[in-house]
Amino acid sequence: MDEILERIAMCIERGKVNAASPYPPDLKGQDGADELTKAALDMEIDPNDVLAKGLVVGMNTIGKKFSENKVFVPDLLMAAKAMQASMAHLRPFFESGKAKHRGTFIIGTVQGDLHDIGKNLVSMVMEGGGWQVIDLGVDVSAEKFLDALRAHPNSAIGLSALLTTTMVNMEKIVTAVRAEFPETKIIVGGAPLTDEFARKIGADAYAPDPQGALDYLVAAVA
Ligand code: B1M
Repeated sequence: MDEILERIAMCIERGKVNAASPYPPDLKGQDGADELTKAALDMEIDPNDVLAKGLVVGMNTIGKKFSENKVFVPDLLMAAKAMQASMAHLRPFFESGKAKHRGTFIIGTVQGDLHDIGKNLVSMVMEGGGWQVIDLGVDVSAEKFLDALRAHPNSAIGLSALLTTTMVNMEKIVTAVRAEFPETKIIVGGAPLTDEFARKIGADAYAPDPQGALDYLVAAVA
């Protein structure tokens, strides 16, 4: 069992989607995350183990390498593509309740801001890390975050901003969330942000990259 889960983790990390994928060249013709995840589930390996010992391990490894500047955005995107291929097989088990998410994470790029590339990477790493992700998209108002929290009250939230003119909108969202859901963990990120800014607006954490967001939440809910 461990061998197939290790191979799934390796395929996620290397961005090997399926047998037909020519990328990465040294794995050409070999099964990828798609076939191996299906095979693991056909072998009746617990879907929670496929997630925790396959997908999470692979995404954590690539996420850490990205934080250390050892790999770059395209590598993370390929890993996310492989992860999505695995998730397609795992999703029915989550929907039926046979597999459990670590928690729910609501994410959006804040009001006035349309940049979503970084936010999408955070969504993918969080999903690969075992979280149910509710992605509200871009230009998200405080009211939209509140509506999502009302529907999923025990969620953590993540706010992304790329503009100095929109990072100020984060404070409005944090204030509105704190007023109605004081216990909610709030993570903020995006190129112009700093730790100091996050503390000033009352967020729980500033994450410089997707892995930072995942590591913070895993530690916060442990
Ligand atoms: Co815009 N833009 N842009 N832009 N754009 C920047 C951000 C800018 C720095 C370019 C520049 O002037 N040098 C500048 C901002 C200046 C400032 O505010 N200080 C800028 C500007 C001014 C603008 C417009 C105002 C331009 C105009 O129209 N005059 C306009 C604004 C539109 C709006 O949002 N209302 C605009 C528009 C656009 C495009 C639509 C053309 C496009 C966005 C496409 C899209 O996202 N779908 C775009 C792009 C692509 C950029 C640059 C070139 C790249 C941004 C990016 O995707 N980086 C950018 C310049 C640059 O960075 N070189 C620029 C890659 C991405 C992986 O990194 O988003 O930082 P990033 O995410 C990182 C981390 O920050 C972190 O994780 C990610 C991976 O490490 N992270 C989080 C992000 N969110 C997180 C949340 C977390 C945790 C970590 O927890 C919740």
